[in-house]
Amino acid sequence: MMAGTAGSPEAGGGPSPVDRPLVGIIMGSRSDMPVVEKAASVLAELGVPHEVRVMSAHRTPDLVAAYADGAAGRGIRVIIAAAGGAAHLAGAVAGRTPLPVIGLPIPTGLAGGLDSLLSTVQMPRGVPVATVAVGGAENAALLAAQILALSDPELGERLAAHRARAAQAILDDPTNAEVGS
Ligand code: RP5
Repeated sequence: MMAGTAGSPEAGGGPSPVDRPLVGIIMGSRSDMPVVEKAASVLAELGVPHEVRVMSAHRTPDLVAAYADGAAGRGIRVIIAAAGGAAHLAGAVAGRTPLPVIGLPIPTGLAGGLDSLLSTVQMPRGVPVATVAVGGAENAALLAAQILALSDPELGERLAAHRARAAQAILDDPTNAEVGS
């Protein structure tokens, strides 16, 4: 599934149920795309239908509110929210939806993105945002997939295979050729 192209149109329009996006990836600016597209890539690799949208908590607050309010009703199960700087996008969305929200802090020029990290992760009590590392797009996608896998055993198997491949790549690294021999 390509990012932002979830589903093929049915006769009546819109994605078919099988292709309906389950993960919504939103980002504060198109300038975040080089980081965010890695999350979309991992979800595509795992066969997780997803959509990608650009919207800003401060530039387009009404659009963010509309997206957050409608996401669950459209079948979205997890939201990944990426933003940099005063990164309040994830928190703004989390406050308007019962869906789990994964915050993805975008690297910036301030200590590598410490501003993004703190403004995403430091949610006051009552409205959680599960925040991954600065620039941790792959982990954001994997965490979203793990949440979905709780009710999708086949996805769970694909996740296990993904993890096994990552481990095997390290075991196969030439620097490890003589370890244990
Ligand atoms: C945030 O401001 C975005 O998430 C982005 O990381 C940052 C800079 O945005 P641009 O000025 O590049 O549009 O809202």
